[in-house]
Amino acid sequence: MARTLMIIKPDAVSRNLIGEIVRHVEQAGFRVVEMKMARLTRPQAAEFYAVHKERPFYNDLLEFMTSDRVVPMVLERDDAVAHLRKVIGATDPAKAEPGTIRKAFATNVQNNAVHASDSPDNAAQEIAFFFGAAAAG
Ligand code: 3AN
Repeated sequence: MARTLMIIKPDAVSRNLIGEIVRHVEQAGFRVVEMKMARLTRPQAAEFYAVHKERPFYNDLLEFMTSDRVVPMVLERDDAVAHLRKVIGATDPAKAEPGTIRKAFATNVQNNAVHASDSPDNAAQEIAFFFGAAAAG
């Protein structure tokens, strides 16, 4: 069993899609082992997305991620990180495969409904960010 972090982003929270998205990951074989609602402060969002700080979209991304509440959760299954990346689909929903969360629920490349960790090391770091190091399993 492995763990990864998913965040339901402000666009999906504000459109009442929390339940649909949780159902989608549960049906994909994930168990929700931690979940909460959070409102990110700007410094928290900046820390979480520090890897993108030189990118042209960074400021807009921080505005977006602090615009409403988010729902971070720890998801567990075998090969969790790679599997969840497949289940969410490409960053740009126009390029996402049919049946993926982003194809179904994302609006555009920024307002793309969910975040998912992109490597086991980042998953451990991101889980610790929201739920403490012990939750990384
Ligand atoms: P992913 O979320 O698929 O791992 P990243 O890590 O490249 O994608 O980007 C992090 C977040 O930054 C995305 N989820 C999206 O909200 C935003 N983002 C990425 N690329 C762009 C872009 N070209 N324009 C605007 N926002 C972007």
